[in-house]
Amino acid sequence: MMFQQAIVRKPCKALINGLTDHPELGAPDYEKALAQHAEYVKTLERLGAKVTVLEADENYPDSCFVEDVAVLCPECAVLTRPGAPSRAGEVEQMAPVLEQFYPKEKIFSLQPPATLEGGDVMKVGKQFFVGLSHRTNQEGINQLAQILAPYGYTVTAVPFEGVLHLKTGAVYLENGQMLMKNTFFDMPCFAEYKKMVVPDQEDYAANCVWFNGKVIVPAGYPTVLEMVKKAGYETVLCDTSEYKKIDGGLSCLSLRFSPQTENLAE
Ligand code: CIR
Repeated sequence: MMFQQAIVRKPCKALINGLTDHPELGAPDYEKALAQHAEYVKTLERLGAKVTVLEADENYPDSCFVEDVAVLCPECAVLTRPGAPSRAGEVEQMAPVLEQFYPKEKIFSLQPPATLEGGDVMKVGKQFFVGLSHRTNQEGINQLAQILAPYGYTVTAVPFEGVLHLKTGAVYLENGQMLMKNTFFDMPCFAEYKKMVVPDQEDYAANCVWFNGKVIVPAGYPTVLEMVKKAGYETVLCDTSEYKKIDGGLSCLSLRFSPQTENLAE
């Protein structure tokens, strides 16, 4: 599997008012966040993606976290319904962007009372693990399952606590390998996978990103970096310190996908 495309949105100045469960970390520095974002884009480009960079949207402080507003697979796209009310309007902004990559009839939308954020969605081949979180409800998971079933995907709900999204705590690095916080280790749904567990003091780095054979690791987490290297991956570092302050990890900053070629607009 290779990702040909990525979509990102530049952070806006209102980023400093982004939602956070960790106000003790302070507000992000906007200029620094902007520079880190530019590096993130370059990293994806170096790893082979064509990156669509959307302009900042000052109406939505969290709008750089594009991963949450859509679930993309080769065959179709699903616009989500964020569980955070302040983020609901971000979806409308993403809809026309997806039309550049998918025909309209392959773009689906979740309907009320569903809520679902892409940070809760972990794709493992033809299976999707979806976190049942404060942002994603069972109805959201059910609707996603119904939309994806005709394309041969199964959806498994994963109840969890303690972190914002499923992928804040556990990610799939392809090759049967997961990386996770220790609280996810014993989950029966992950029993069949190889698992690396991040130390508590580096738990932010549980959110690494597999991208075209390499693993992007957040800068500043040496134990996790070593662990991922030891598992045989080539690694690339990316600094996301400003996004961490508002609960954002590496994965939330992009939508990574390869639309089926027949989907591509002329
Ligand atoms: C939020 O609370 O919605 C944002 N401040 C952070 C979103 C992070 N998204 C993600 O992990 N996929």
